[in-house]
Amino acid sequence: MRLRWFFWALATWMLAFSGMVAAQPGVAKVTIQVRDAAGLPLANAVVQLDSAAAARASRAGPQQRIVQSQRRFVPDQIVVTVGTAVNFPNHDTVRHHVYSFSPAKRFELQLYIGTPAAPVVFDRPGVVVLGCNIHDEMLAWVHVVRTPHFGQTGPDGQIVLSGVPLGVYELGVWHRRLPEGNAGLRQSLRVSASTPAQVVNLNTQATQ
Ligand SMILES: [Cu+2]
Repeated sequence: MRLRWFFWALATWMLAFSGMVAAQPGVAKVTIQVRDAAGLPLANAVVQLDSAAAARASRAGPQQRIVQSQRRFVPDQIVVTVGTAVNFPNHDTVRHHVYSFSPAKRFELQLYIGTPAAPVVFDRPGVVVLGCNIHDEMLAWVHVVRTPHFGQTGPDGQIVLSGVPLGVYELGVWHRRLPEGNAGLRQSLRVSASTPAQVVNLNTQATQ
């Protein structure tokens, strides 16, 4: 009798446990390793996983900022989701004139000091290259994505995207050392519970 109770309890526990596991939506971790033309790890590569479902799940992120400090953009690269607003406070005593001619977002903030009244909303996916009309050497990139599954590679050239629902995606990898206008690499990727790490080689040019 006691043994039967034990097995009943065990069976109940196992059922409950398997139910807990099944209740977790099918998600996976995806590891992407990006290398440059010489086969070396490529830091600051932008990695994204696109699909129709991912686009539907994409939401505007909290407002971000790119500061102008000592005639540089800080940070000089961000990745945001469509609809995210970015402010461009000028911490220098010289005036800057921030602009972009990129198709994904054309705008300009006329010569100013301090924080512009309105942030810029990035409303289309793509790469937006920023410059300053006064200081040619000032450059920054806003990479706009329409997916919750994105990130930038670390110094080891690697990024781990976790919580990715299983399914078929288009893997996108881009780096600012690619020639301007080059959208980077796009390839199909099926994300399963056992997707192996993806190694991607980008044909980048001169260092920057
Ligand atoms: Cu400037």
